[in-house]
Amino acid sequence: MNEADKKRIGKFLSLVLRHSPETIGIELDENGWAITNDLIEKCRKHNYNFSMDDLIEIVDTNDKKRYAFSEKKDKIRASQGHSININLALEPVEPPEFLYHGTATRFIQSILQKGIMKQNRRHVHLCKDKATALKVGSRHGKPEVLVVMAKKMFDEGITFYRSDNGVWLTNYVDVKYISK
Ligand code: HQG
Repeated sequence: MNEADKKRIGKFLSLVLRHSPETIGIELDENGWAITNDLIEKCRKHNYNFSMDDLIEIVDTNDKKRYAFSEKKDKIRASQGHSININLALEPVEPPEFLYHGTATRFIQSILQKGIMKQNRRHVHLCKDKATALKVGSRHGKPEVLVVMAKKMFDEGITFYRSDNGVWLTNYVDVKYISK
């Protein structure tokens, strides 16, 4: 499978597993899992043709490890980034002192007034390092990285989760925990 195919299929998997499984007529369970064989078969019917071996390669080599199999590989899900109402069932964890949020400069003013909101997704997404946050921000335009006082939030009772691929998740970041 060539890189272009992997990328094309990967993007489609993100669409289906994070935002709209109905595109191909599959259902995700309450924790966001799809039945692997069902996914492969229904993707094929929508002109995304790949085998189980191809899918294993896509999952293993994805640059951000965006998808994860269940232990027996009979189920697959996206590790984060969902807009649909599923529960990843992650354990709350204590974050490091600081986490980083990459955004676009045009959103800064609004964020400094209203806080970081999850918008269309299930969580606010935060990174453990500035370099990754910069890349996330550049998806939206001219990037800027905000520093989030994560440990202080945690100490004040706010819950954090870490996805299987190391992205930090929380519900909302109040302005008082953000610095430029
Ligand atoms: C912004 C990718 C104005 C927020 C990434 C962001 C991540 C506000 C945008 C994951 C705001 C939402 C998620 C406010 C937040 N006023 N703008 N009050 N509060 N925003 O794409 O964090 O590569 O939904 O700053 O790596 O960019 O796809 O969230 O710019 O982990 O695997 O509203 O998606 O993962 O944008 O990205 P998004 P995000 P993948």
